[in-house]
Amino acid sequence: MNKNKLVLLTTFMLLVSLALLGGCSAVDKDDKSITVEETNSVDVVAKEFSMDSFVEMVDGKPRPQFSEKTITVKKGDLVRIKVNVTSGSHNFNIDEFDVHAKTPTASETTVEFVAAEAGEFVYYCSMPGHRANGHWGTLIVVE
Ligand SMILES: [Cu+2]
Repeated sequence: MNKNKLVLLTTFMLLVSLALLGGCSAVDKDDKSITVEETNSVDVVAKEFSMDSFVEMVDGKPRPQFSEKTITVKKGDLVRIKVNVTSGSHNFNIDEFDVHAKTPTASETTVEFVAAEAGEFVYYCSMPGHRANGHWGTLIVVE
């Protein structure tokens, strides 16, 4: 009786080990496809905007500005702004979201952040005199 039990137990253990070994390699393969699926599902869709950053002569004075004066998003949105500098030397800042980007002339710079707080915020260029002369806009984050 005892011997039979031992044989059964040994056989059982062997089968379990084989199943585990077989299972492990199958799990490994599955892991790869699961990772890909997770990457896809985690891909948050960003709210995307694009604007020009430039200098325009108004009444004989240079007026630096952004082509978009207002951007509205929802709280929690991943926001992506493409800033295309077509003339002058500028940068792009939103202090509250710790956005401080260099935006080289004649190129497009992509800025990304999560609008974690609701409210009205200013995006602006910090080059001397630019913000005071109009190089800013309003980011509205609604609840
Ligand atoms: Cu500027």
